[in-house]
Amino acid sequence: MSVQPATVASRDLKVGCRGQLVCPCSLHRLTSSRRHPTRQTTEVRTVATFIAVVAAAMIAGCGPVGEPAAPSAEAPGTPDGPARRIATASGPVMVLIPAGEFLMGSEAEPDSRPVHRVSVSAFYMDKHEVTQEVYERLMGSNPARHKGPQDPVERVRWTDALRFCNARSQAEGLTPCYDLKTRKCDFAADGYRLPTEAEWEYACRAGTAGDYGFEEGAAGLAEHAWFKDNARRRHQPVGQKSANAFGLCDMLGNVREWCNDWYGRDYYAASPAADPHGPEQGEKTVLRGGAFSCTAESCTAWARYCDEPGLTDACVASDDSGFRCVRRAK
Ligand SMILES: [Ca+2]
Repeated sequence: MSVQPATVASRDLKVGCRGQLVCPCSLHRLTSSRRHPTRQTTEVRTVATFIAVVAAAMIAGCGPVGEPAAPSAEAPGTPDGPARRIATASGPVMVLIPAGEFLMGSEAEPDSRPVHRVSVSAFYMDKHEVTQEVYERLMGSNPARHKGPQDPVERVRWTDALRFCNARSQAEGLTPCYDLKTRKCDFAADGYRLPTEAEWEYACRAGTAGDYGFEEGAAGLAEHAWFKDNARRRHQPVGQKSANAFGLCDMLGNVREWCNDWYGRDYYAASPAADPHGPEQGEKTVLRGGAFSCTAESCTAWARYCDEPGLTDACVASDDSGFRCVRRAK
């Protein structure tokens, strides 16, 4: 089983235990080579509340994962709003993603059309991909193919990510978001969950227009991301590259990131305008952001991937799929 560009969902790439991982990004590149992603500089324009982005940029630098164990004094909350940055009891730092709206998608691929306006409520998001150290401390095992305590955990399926979210919630005395039998998410719970696809793209774009979530476009990818040109064929420790304007690291590249949503190829045509949660059901779930194995063309803010949510055979889980968590901001 393998991750695949969602635009070619009908074509499964099989990956064997002998490690001959087939880069799905090459398939994505083939499908898009005749129709290179269209820059949306003029058509994608974030609006409204992005003054908050400027404030977030003040805390944007990436750095060591082991940051203060108490809420950061450099980004305190106010009587009118939550802290812009918190260090959680389980270790990872989270940053506040302010409420706002943006134009989601791209006209470049069938499943990313149409570009549509979406509003997103405020939420906290992990500054980094979940590391192997954090995952092992909570779950008691490290499934990653390529070991490294500060590297992102990989070979985790969507269902593993849900279990981690609940374990992290319980470890911090929060209400778990997931019913692990039905896989339903309680968005009202105060615990950890995966980001919706809309939250992920909004956070990745961070108030910028274009394909990549930073104004330099593809030319800036090496500064912000580990991808095929610079990753030396494996993921790298988190937080080494420049953060985006919200202060998030490695959104593009390093490992793909599971989202909460079931994948719906035509979902954007019927998506609600406010806090969309994806289809009610599906066969596969969404991944975003591209990975260390991907070309620059495949590491865009809008490119959609999907994969089987459950673990059918541990040895074929992808070594370039990981995740990060979000939780309510109030
Ligand atoms: Ca990533």
